[in-house]
Amino acid sequence: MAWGLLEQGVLLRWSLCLSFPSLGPDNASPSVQRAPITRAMDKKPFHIVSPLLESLSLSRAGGTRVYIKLENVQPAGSFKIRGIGHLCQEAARRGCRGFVCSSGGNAGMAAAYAAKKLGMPITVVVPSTTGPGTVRKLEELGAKVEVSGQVWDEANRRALELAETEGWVNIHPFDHPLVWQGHASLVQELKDSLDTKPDAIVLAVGGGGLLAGVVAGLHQVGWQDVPIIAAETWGAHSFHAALAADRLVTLPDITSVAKCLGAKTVAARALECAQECQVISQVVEDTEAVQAVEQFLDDERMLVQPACGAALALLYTGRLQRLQHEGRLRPSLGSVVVVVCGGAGIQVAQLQALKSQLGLE
Ligand code: PLV
Repeated sequence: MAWGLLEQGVLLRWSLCLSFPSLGPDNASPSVQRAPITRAMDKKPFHIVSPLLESLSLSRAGGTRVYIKLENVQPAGSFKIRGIGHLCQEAARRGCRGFVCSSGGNAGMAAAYAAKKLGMPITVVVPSTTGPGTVRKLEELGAKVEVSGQVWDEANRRALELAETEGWVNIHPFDHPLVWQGHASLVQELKDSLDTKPDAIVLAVGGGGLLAGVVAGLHQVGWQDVPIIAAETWGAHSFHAALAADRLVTLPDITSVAKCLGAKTVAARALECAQECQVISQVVEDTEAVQAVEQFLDDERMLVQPACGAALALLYTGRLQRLQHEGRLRPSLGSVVVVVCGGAGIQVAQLQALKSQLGLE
């Protein structure tokens, strides 16, 4: 592959380009040898335009018209393919020779899916809390899987090490401008299909990549006055803690069952987003997130991870109305969009196991 022919300095420059895109690929030396452009490296994105449906049950629960943006039907099972797919395509276009991605599961699924499309080798590093079902799915997509550490942050350290020693491009699950740019497409789709802008967007926050992408999208379509309601679970509430302290906070551990929300520290960009837009942080209990998963399965016949349940729980538990009563949202809302972020790492048996773990039976 072209990579082997490149000089060390150029290699370093390229990996820096990917880490710090302000250096930009197109500012790179024109003598850089590029990998042959395959069709998958072309600009056609890997994600689909996801359905936007009105949910009667969530509208009833939220007391307003609620639209669900169904990111759970994306390739690889979540919104992650938007940004991760974009980052992988860009990295491949610039001639990298392999990817490494640390993940709670879904970013890895998206990266493995993109790598397969691009014909690129990938190693996904997951913490031991990522279930065997997800590991199997990653392997089925052709990824090499390494289990390292107990939480995502530890897996991430290993991924950074591999990127350095093996010369692979690190596909960060949430903290990269190209990831945010890819996620921003979600807002453009909302703009294309809604007659009027929503009065709020509800989404889950892990490391803050989805939040950063939605804020980028709101800027792009001129909707920066739309409030965002950011959901987390206690025990994975690194964004809530950072907002309260007005600086990045590292949680001592991830104790929530919503492991995919479990970055102990959010991206710095997540905090900046709260300065640029109205971001209302809300934290739910694990029990509320898991009950929301089950309720959503009953109501909409779709099974999502507790990470997504956290966002749904805001509606099922009446938090929306509470925010209205508190004056943090307008007293009368036209419509609200919930990003159904999805998640591939859940089966009925696992939902059952979570319920008994949390004493919900
Ligand atoms: N999950 C990341 C980080 O995990 C991952 O590696 O898959 N909803 C779902 C279903 C998710 O999988 C994630 C992130 C989020 C929401 C939160 O997205 P973020 O990190 O962009 O805020 C540790």
